[in-house]
Amino acid sequence: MAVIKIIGVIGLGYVGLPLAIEFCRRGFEVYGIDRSEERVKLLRQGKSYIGDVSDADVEACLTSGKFHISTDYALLSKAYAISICVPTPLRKTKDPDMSYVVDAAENLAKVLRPGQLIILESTVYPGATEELIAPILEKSGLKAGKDFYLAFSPERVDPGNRKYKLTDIPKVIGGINKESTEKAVEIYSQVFKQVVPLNSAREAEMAKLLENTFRAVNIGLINELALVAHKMGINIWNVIEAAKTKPFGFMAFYPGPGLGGHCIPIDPFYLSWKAKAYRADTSFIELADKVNSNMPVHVVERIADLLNQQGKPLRGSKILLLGVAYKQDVGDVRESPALDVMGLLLQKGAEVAYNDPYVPHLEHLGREWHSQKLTGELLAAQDCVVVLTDHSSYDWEFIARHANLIFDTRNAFKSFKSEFQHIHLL
Ligand code: SAJ
Repeated sequence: MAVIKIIGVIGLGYVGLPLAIEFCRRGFEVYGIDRSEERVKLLRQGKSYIGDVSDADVEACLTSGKFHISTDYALLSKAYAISICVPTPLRKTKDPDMSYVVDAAENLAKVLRPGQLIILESTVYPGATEELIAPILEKSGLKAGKDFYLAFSPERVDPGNRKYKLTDIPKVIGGINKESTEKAVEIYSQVFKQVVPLNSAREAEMAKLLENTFRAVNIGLINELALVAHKMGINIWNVIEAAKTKPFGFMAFYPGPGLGGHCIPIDPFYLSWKAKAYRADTSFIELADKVNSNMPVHVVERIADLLNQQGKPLRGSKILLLGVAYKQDVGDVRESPALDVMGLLLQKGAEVAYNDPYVPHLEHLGREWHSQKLTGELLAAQDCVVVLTDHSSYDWEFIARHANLIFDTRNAFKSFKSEFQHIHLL
């Protein structure tokens, strides 16, 4: 009778909870630890607060009797392997905020047992696993790589992505030594269809940062080219479609109102921060950030220009924003450029409202905002309607027929824009 291996997951958010559920589904006994009493209570009631995990998913794991949720790290002393899935945001100064990871490691060090495997999933700077996490865990008196094992395996969860399930996405793994890599491969290959062992934790940390810096820089490039094309009177959206016909050596990125989310605007700064310690230059990261951060300003300038053509000042104009989430078909507003656009428009005295089917209400700029019901009357009453997030559920034809003036930052009307002269593109 094979011994049922016990897994610990620290941090039951959009990364940790799906991971815990997947281990449960495969018969592992799982101890999920979160510092939020509220989250622990909800999960114990069989309720999920993560879009990609249903209440039924949680219920099934609870019913199996193999899913234990707590705030108490002591339960982790029973685990064979423990994954750390806590946030790694940026501070206001754009420096890494490692406080959540350090807190998790400090608590884990108090209960660490010989032979345990620790896998860090949170996005960190290259070297963090070896230089920061290992010494904290060694406060247990155990030696990393010898008495316990330690690896880094970047989370690749893409919230709302229906095409790729968590376990379909290849899982990169790099241990602080060979044994750590082997142990992490052995346990993760029982959950993920493909695991990709690397030579070190640093390689795995860097792979994650390359993936997301690649996106941030390419989004910055296409945003810059969008501004150039606009000045030249060229439709950048048609240009991208044309470039896409090249079957190799090109990958389409699209202009937008800016760079949102909790990954892409953040992760590159974990790399650039560490690079400074090596006096290495990361000008692409800084330049992309400069371009991407300026997009909300450009959006508001374009709105002002369009209203100006109708003899309307921005001040006092009624403006309806369609979509405040950071990207299509999600309800997450973290780092959403729509929030910057809202603030800039308000500063200039515009009357701003929003509709977003995924964001019923919003705390922003010290006040409560509510998504307005999207009616013909509301659209017709606007001096300008601005598409910031092209949720699939929008009826673009309805919007086009009722709005007087539209500024579209997502080419949302691509299927019939030519019919409508009042739609203007980023
Ligand atoms: N964006 C553009 N133009 C583009 C692509 C994105 O303006 O061509 C904007 C989006 O509107 C959004 C921001 O960039 O505001 C980030 O968009 P994203 O598509 O990169 O989505 P994220 O932030 O959810 O990124 C996640 C990442 N997943 C992980 O870190 C595990 C990223 O690596 C994925 O590639 C991405 O999902 C994805 O492909 O959906």
